[in-house]
Amino acid sequence: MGQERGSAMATKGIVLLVLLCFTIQWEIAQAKSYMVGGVTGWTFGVQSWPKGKKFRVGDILVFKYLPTAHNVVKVNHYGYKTCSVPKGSFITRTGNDHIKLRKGNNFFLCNLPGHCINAMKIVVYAT
Ligand SMILES: [Cu+2]
Repeated sequence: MGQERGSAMATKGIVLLVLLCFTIQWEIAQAKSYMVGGVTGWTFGVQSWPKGKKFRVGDILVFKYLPTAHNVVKVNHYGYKTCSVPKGSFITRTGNDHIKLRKGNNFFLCNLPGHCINAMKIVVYAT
């Protein structure tokens, strides 16, 4: 009798442990979505938006804007610094763009004339 109770408790323990592992894994797998720029969205002055936020690889950046007014270009460090777009850069302009973060720095800008130099660019570091 006592032995049976013991093994039942051990089984319960194992089940709990397995559940715990699944929960932890599930939380790791959950990528977060971020609305770039918050309520104002992807617009001028958005450059400071990533400050103080922690991003992870696989998180999604959502760029919301009027498609006739802006676009989103994924650039490299040089492009970000100089507001230029390297040949072959990924450009999207749906007004509701979902972009997955890669490890390290992710650089984005709007390449409509005068937009990037008016702080319409961001760098997001993902760990
Ligand atoms: Cu723009």
